[in-house]
Amino acid sequence: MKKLNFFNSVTASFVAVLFMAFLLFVAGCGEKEDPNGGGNNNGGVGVPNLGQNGSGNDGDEMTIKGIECVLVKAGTFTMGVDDYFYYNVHQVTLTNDYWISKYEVTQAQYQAVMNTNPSYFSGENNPVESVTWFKANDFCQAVGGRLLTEAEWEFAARGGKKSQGYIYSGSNTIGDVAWYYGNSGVSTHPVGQKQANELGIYDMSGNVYEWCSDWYSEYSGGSAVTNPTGPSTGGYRVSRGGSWDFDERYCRVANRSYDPSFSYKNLGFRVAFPRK
Ligand SMILES: [Ca+2]
Repeated sequence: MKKLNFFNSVTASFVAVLFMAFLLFVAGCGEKEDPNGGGNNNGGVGVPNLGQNGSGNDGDEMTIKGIECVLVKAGTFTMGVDDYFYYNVHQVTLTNDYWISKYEVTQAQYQAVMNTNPSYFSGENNPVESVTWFKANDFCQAVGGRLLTEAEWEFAARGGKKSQGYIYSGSNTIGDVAWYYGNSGVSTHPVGQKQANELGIYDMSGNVYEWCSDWYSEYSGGSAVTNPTGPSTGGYRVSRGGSWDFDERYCRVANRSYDPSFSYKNLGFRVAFPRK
């Protein structure tokens, strides 16, 4: 008995020491684990590293899934315009930063992801066109992004918080920034050949129209809104920015267009990514 008790006592002590050692080990592991934890399970996708990309423009640029993007910082702006098109002017606040592709999605990018190129015009650096809203949406989802909301599109086109208040995206002179009916030679052009806008984004005015995620409806009466995403259903999707076959009025940052679910040789898109 005694021996047994003694043995038990020694065993108990030994077990206690082992247990303490185990607890210390676990605690030690815990201390090491956390610093950058946060579950950044991006599966190899180039998820933004918040200003550590070193690719210029004050760290506001980042290549995500091989797509060069520009950071648009959250802000408030006046959306719409009061003129012959009568788009109700209203205040819009976007509360989240977002990444937007610096260029319209190109034919090479579309081909690489979707294994097809439906474009009417040829040129791997020309914007992809002849894509339905659904195909554009599919591409965005395939690279872990999404289409821009109409409000996000207009805020970025206006230069975000760096806006100089231009009529077109980056200038009051259409030819500086856009391929449109007056200079396009009735064709798309390789992306990025005109001047960029205040944020360093190209071709938001002209070249190809760009699908947005929203269903189309008229703006409701002038009241301020936050993070608008458009109506919950509709018959047409918003497209923005004018194109190679439209005149300058349609290339203005405030101009609205809409299309049914179809494809056409003046209609492409760009992609957005949330800021992580
Ligand atoms: Ca465009």
